[in-house]
Amino acid sequence: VKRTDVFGEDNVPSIENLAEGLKSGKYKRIVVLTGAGVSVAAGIPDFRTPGTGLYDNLEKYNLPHPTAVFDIDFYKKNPSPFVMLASEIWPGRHLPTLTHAFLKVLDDKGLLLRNYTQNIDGLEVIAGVKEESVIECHGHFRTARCTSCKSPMSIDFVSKSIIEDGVPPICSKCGGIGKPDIVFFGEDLPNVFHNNINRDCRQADLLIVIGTSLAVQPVASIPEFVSDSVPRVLLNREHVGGWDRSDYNYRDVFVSGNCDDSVEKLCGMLEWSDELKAAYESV
Ligand code: CNA
Repeated sequence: VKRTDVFGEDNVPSIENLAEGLKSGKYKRIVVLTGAGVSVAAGIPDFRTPGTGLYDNLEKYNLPHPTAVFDIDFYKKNPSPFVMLASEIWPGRHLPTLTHAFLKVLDDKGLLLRNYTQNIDGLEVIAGVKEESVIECHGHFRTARCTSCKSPMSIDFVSKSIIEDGVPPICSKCGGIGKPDIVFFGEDLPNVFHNNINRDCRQADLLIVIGTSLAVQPVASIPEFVSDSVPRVLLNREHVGGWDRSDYNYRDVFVSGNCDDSVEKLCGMLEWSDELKAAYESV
């Protein structure tokens, strides 16, 4: 691939050339990597935004460090902080954002090869993105299991224990502590991630990264997994992940600001505004 083939005739990585490529049908197998930022407008705080992020608001849990609340070894010894937090963040009270609607538009057009989401709020599928188009890299709250013997546990039992009784759910088989199937620090990602990531990255012809600090591995390395000829677009409030800003940059675009504003702008350029609005209002 000649570098000039990557991003338009003038070889300038820009949102205009991205829109041009989408319009002309150049990009048909898009991988979108999302993080907590895409759900902030839904009212769910992210982790790392100073002030409003969850990590700055955990004093009441008296943790040794903020990530301890999602650390598997810490949870087994001291489940109370997660039990308290889980009842606050349990899905069911929030609606998808315009950025989730954008994912649905891409999916409906057959352009979304996969959405790799780090989020555990389930808003992608609620927005209408097909289940097989989404890989929830850090799990979800729809199922649960024991942290010791790994036996499945009823999610109704686990949610009642956590939300109504405020106590950790105890496994009836071994007496271990249960938790919803969200991935804690110290746990492996679900098989569905490992089974698809290499093929999807090989096949991708465009990568769009939205609302993530790219701080958690292995997901943070997805931008390194796509081929050198694949344009990479970052829609985020801050510059993250060493997005290439050098003079030699031939494929990285950074669109700064709130992602909902950025997808609205992009959809405007693509004449997809009506479809975006319809997808957003369909929920
Ligand atoms: P993070 O580390 O908190 O980073 C969020 C990023 O998004 C930061 O770079 C912000 O600047 C940026 N951001 C925040 N709001 C916006 C916005 N409106 N538009 C554009 N950018 C914005 O979160 P990551 O997802 O990178 O970290 C991975 C963790 C966070 C995963 O394991 C998740 O499970 C976890 N998490 C998920 C949720 C959720 O499911 N909604 C909420 C909070 C944390």
